[in-house]
Amino acid sequence: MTTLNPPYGGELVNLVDSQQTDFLREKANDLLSIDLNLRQECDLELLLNGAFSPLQGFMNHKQYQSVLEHGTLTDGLLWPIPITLDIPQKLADQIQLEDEVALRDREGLLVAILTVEDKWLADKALEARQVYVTTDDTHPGVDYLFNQAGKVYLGGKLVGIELPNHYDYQALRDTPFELRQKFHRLGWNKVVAFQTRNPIHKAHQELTFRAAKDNQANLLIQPVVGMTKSGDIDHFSRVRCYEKVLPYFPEQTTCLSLLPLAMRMAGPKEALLHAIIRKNYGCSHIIIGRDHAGPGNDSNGKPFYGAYEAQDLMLQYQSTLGIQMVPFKEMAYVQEKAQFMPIDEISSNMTVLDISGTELRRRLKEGLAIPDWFSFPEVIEELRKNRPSKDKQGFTVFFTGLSGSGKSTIANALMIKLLELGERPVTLLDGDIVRKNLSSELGFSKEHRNLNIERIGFVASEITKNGGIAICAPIAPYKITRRKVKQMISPLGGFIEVYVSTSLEVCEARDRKGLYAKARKGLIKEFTGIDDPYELPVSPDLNIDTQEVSADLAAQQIILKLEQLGYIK
Ligand code: PPS
Repeated sequence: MTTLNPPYGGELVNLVDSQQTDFLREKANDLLSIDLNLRQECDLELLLNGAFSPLQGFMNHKQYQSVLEHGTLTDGLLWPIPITLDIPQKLADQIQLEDEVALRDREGLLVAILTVEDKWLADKALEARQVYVTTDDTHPGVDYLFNQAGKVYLGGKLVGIELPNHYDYQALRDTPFELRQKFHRLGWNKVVAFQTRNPIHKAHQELTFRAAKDNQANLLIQPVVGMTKSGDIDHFSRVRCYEKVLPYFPEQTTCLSLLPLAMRMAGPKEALLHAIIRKNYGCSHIIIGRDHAGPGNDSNGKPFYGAYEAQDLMLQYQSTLGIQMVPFKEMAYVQEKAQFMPIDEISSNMTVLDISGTELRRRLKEGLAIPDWFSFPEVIEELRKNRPSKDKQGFTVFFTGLSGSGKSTIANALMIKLLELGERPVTLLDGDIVRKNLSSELGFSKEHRNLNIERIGFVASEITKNGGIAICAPIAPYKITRRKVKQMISPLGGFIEVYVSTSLEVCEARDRKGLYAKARKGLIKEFTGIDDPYELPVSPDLNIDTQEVSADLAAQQIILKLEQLGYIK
């Protein structure tokens, strides 16, 4: 297939060996399996389908080091972000070099076989500094690296059995080969890619029109549907939006295709990776706008990257990458012209209208009008469905505190008050109830406690997602696990952390279950507050000391907080 836009590194990789499917499946039955998480599954898909060409598998140790130290693969080819397979130490201990391991998706289906070439301890601090330019774990990429990724990386070549299965939007999913074939068939030599993780409003329409027109190119709208930033609008709603705005684009020169990428929110470095991917998909140009792949603000409230830092880096490397950047300044609506324009083209005597992301969310929440100049009616309708007002959303009240602090009593009182209101179904996941019904086999080691809290978080997230109220009342002594649960639930609805701060002395003096006495005598080990730590919550939504307030009053305080936050009317 001739093309004006050769793949990155010269060769489009396809790692799926469809000739040997049955043989490989049988072989995999005897191999150790690794169950991939969503991020790893996305990476694997882009490795197998060639979007990460010329990579032939997860990076080995030398490639990893080379990417971190020089920003290139070992052969000198520019590569901005390591593509590695992280696993926990325990699993790594069972794997030897040269072993083959079966990689399975979240349903347990076999996707590929990895031949382990290298196994090493990740240098996470260096990786964070080199890729994200920060070790602040409010950065989602750093958070994954430090708090979720396994300690050990496996590298080696892959043989794909089949691409991960997607039940959704199959007609909109293309491999790089398929998209290239399509471009070839249509005679599209020049294609400008638009990367997005948000719904398309009129500013984006104007920007993409301009990019295509100025470069006499066709337009590929290629939204990310793998993993984006927590809190983003889910991809189902977004794809419905994209499909609805497509008729507003010229049919002959526009194409919509979904990209199963797991974004790292690595800003400038990620822009380079996006460019490589789009080159592999056959594009000649890529739009880089303001704050491309930006992760938001750091723990001091400052942006992690400069607004146009990604453009600066792309400018430096676009010729090396072999794909041209179409840079854009922020777009703003000019009333006199009745159109969006890049801010650097707007003269000071013109009237600029603006609706920020926060203002849009406020208007959606309050059911207020959103003007036609800002977006398409179909998109707004979809967003209104997606973001019901807070009093219609589900939420989780997550109590944490020492044993005997009064969590269960307040949780029960709160449950009764919420049932009285009768607006939503209420589920109480009390520490003891969960331990009996959900986690009966678990003890109180750090690992088991974390597992217990993650299970509670999972159930609460499902309840919240479906519009119910989950009241959780475990000890939840560890900060990281509490944060993980918050991250799991917040994108789906409300999350209110209540720290029941009754002191150890008071809890111990009460000793309702006689457990503190036993713990002091050493009859119970790993007892929170005695010989196991309780890490204080940093910024709970409410702090309640039951020595000072009754359970009834505490529950009432929570009701008032929920009212203030808008979750109950
Ligand atoms: S955790 O850490 O969040 O998983 O603990 P949790 O599931 O909430 O604990 C539930 C109850 O178990 C009793 N118990 C202990 N707590 C702490 N440490 C040790 N070693 C322990 N062994 C038993 C304790 O009574 C907890 O109940 P509450 O309601 O908090 O008093």
